[in-house]
Amino acid sequence: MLVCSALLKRHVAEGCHRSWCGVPQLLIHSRSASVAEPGTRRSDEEQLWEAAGTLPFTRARIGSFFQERPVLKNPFLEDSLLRGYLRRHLPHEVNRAVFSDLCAFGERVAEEVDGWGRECEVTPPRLLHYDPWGCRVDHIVTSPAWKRMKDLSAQEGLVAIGYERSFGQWSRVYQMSKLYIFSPSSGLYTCPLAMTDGAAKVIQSIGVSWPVEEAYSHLTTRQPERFWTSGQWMTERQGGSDVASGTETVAIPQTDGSYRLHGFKWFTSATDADMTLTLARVQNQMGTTTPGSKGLSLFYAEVSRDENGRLRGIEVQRLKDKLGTRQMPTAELLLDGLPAYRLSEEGRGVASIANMLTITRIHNSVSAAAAMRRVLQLARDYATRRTAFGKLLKDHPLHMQTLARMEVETRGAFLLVMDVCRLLGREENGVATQLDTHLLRLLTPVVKLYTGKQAVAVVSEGLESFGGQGYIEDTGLPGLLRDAQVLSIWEGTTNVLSLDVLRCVARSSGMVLHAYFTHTQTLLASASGVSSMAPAVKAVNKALSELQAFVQEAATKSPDYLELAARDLAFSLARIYIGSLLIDHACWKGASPCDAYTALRWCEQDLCPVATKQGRGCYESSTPQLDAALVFDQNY
Ligand code: UCC
Repeated sequence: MLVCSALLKRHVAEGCHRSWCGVPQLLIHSRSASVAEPGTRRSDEEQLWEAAGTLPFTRARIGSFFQERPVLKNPFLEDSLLRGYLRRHLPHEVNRAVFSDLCAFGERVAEEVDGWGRECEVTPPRLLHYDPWGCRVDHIVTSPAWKRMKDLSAQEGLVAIGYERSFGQWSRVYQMSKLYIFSPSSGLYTCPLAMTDGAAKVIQSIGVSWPVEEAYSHLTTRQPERFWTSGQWMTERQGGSDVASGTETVAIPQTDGSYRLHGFKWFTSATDADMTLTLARVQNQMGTTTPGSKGLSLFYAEVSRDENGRLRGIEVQRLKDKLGTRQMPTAELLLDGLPAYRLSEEGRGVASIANMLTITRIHNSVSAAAAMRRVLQLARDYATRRTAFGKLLKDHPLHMQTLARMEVETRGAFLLVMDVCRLLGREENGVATQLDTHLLRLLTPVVKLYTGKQAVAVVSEGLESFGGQGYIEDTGLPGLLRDAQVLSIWEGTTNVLSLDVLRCVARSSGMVLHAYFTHTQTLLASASGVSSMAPAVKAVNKALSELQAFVQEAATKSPDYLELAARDLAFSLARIYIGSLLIDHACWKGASPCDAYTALRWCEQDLCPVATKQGRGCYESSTPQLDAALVFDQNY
């Protein structure tokens, strides 16, 4: 009480000297006299100010209302769909072990790792070209938190789980579930892990033997002191999509069977890696190389330093100044005689690195679904704390409608991602049917391109749910959006992946589509007799018929027609397949009413935009000219 009266006296005295004492009383009292609302705090001090009729805002005193921040809770326990999915699909004993590990890991992510992720964001990597004595060192200096992420990744088996295969065909689902929990808190460490996983996969597919036997054991270990990460240096100055014509790097054969690489890698992510896989053209004795895809071979190189501390055969030109993913070093590298070993047959570089692309694209999709889930978890928590217009956000139906729509997108993305992980696990454990293999090939570009786009939209909407705070850097929220933007660019842009869908349809003579139609029908069969699902099943069946009709008609058209439809086709494949997965999940005996509601909501949208747009003549031969005229409109 003594303290209170002293405070009161001080404020009364200070208030008398304030120049803005003349602020109309009405304005002041409109806030201070209001009844305390849920989510606001009124201190003793405030009540004393009120009693004395003084102003609450004085110099260093900024009033008593502070916004409550959203709190990250255990992301595993907060995710009922993830837990439900695992409970449904994993054998009981496997689920028990996985549940226990993910629960503990989720706790660690919320309590400890998320803080490290923030530290990575605010302490981005720097490039030190020279030491104090003028020697070129090209050191990429990373934060202690970034290094802790590496140790954690090894200890938690974030790559190893996929190769230990302790849970057989479910090992990938387990590994990716763990990465899904980790990703938004990882400070982008999931990027080097994606490439590390991809490199291990490539090595495994070509055979774990010299010269990569040792590397494989480093990539897949759980021992932090032995753990290596790998780069994937594919993108050169001419761009990263058209790898076949963009790759200038040459490989000069050495007498001992190794090579020296000379080239310029324009975009190398997580450049502090211990090794890399990269593409180059072998130079023949006449000093020439083979152009195009047929001239590309796959190489393995270690990143090491000589006795003077200089990088062997590499100069780091500069670090990239990126929109997001600033936590992670991305560099331009001059390869000036980098010692390397050829892993593929000459000319089989693209085909050999394709396994890496499959893995990194799946990782990309996991990160996309995880970003959506994270922003929703935070938005949901915030809705229980933040009051506006006299009630908590959670009590505003329009706000809840917006979050529910985000939830539908996120659940759809999650099921698609997990289904692809399931297929990958089956393939790697030798239990995949031909249908599984075809589905995996088709759905890998589909899941990557679709979730990349969803993530940007959902995370952007999520930021809006925090009002102005979602736009403030030190809340940590804007970083979620900046980091999401890369997901549709890296590892193949939306259009490049849409063309990859066409390519795999053509290369398989349509077998991948046959597998797709067969499997969606199997998924829908689980809903037969479930009357509540009837509208959703009807919508998916209608979309499947439209898709089939489109495919039949498109087969009679020119390649240009198909190319113009490629993006809409890929989106249709994603939406219909997700609809089938949601229906199937909603008909599981352990499903909740929310699962049914999600399926119904999902299936309200246009599930087959490629048929809709075809009906409107969007792919006719006159369209490209009209599109170009619109884009370059100079009429006024
Ligand atoms: O810039 C980059 C940043 C790296 C950062 C990584 C971090 C990610 C983590 C994120 C977590 C947050 S990476 C570079 C981005 N660029 C790309 O992803 C490449 C995009 N372009 C493509 O995907 C193109 O479609 C190409 C390069 C694959 C096309 O090349 P080609 O030479 O025209 O390909 P072809 O002729 O169609 O195929 C050559 C062979 C064929 O095998 P064979 O000869 O046996 O029939 C194809 O079947 O490769 C096979 N192939 C595939 N196999 C091609 N693509 C695939 C595929 N996707 N899956 C399986």
